[in-house]
Amino acid sequence: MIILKRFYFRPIFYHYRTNTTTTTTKTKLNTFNIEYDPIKQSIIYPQELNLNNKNYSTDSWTNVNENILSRIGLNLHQQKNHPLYHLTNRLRKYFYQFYDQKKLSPKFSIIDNLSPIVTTEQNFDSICIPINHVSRTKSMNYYINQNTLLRAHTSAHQVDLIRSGLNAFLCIGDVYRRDDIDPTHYPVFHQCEGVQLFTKEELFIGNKNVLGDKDNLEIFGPNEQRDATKQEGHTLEAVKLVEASLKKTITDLFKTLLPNTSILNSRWVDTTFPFTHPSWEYEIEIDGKWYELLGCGIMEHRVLENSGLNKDHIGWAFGLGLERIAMIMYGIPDIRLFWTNDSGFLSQFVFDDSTHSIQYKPISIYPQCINDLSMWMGKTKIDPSDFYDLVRAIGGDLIEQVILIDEFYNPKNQRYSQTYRIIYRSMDRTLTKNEINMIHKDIEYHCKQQFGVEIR
Ligand code: FA5
Ligand code: MG
Repeated sequence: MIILKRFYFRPIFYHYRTNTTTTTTKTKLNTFNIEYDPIKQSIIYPQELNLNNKNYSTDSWTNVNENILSRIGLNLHQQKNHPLYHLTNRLRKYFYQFYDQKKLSPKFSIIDNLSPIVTTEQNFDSICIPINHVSRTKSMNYYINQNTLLRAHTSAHQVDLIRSGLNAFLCIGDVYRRDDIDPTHYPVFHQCEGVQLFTKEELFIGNKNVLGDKDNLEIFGPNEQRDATKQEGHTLEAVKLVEASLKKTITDLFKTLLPNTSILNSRWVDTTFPFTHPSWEYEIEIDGKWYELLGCGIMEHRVLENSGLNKDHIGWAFGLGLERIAMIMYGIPDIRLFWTNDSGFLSQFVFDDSTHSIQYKPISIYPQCINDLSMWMGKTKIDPSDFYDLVRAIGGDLIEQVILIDEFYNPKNQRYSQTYRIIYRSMDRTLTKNEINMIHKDIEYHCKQQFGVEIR
């Protein structure tokens, strides 16, 4: 391979075609006919919003915006090779190891495609969030109308999923909150809800080795009072067994996801949720700072009653934030990066085995410049790695990525065609179009010289 040096600018006289584009965001403006009235300084909503092919009337509660609505359906956790996709696969893998010997199937069902548009009944009432609770306010949620909102947590689906007959499941999806904006908070993020219910038999027989052969153990007792350790009605032994199952499931999960957690400190912090009691947050310490990864607890029995169950089950539930965990797993410094289309970010996560562990390398803050190069060659194709070497020799560190995006054979003239996408980006400045075009022309020139190709 010839070592190429770029000492001087060579004028280029032949015809050329380049496609120069910069990255765009996924946000489509004004898809939903939401307008801004600069005089009244307020947002004007159409009478109806069409979301997921359904019309929703708007009212004085409507406070969604174009940017937020444009995230519906993007489902980052389902986009192949996205970091949240890998994390979802790892959650799937971990929970599929629990096997139901009686049903001969995995214990946990995994639901990851429920619409984020839910009713206030689902998001709040079904899980016992009081009518005047602060988490219902307009300033904390994105309402479509008074009765409909973008779910603020995946807990909104607990009752529907239990009603449908499931007794152990994960529910994964995008959630929406009018929250702080900082490197770890974003108005759209992803949660994974986990729920496991136990009957008396499952709870006590499964723990015979711990409890001995006591067959008088019960989940519910007649005179049980609510206190810091348990709900009214629950026996302490049932609650302690469910708590042990919950905490073991979660600590073992994080041992697999973050194998270094054994050297990090972790802790359970007492907290309160309207839908669990007792409740905890799980936190881990990194560089002296504590990070909350999830909230969890023993499900309020009233939630199980809302799901149509009688006094024959007790269960745990947790809700974890996918971004928080992926940021720690891969060393991603800012939550906004999950939404980027920047291939400098996305290409770092292209691998088939989701358990593959990588550390994210910061991409440049300067914009990418994308140019394609198409060429005709003879009966033998160029080996892409020869082309990559040539591009790197000419473009040096300004080349972020080179991808073969198209290749075909034309039997008529017995020639191969290849198209490469070259992504230029500097680590320390914004490149000008002119500068990129010069390098690009140089690459074309040397391609012709070295491979005898015809630039298309
Ligand atoms: C909840 O959402 C509860 N529904 C969790 C739960 C489920 C508790 C079942 C008990 C039983 P919380 O608001 O703390 O709780 O959010 C849970 C997790 O989501 C947090 O621990 C954090 O990891 C993540 N999270 C919360 N807000 C944001 C945000 N704005 N951006 C990114 N991640 C967030
Ligand atoms: Mg919390």
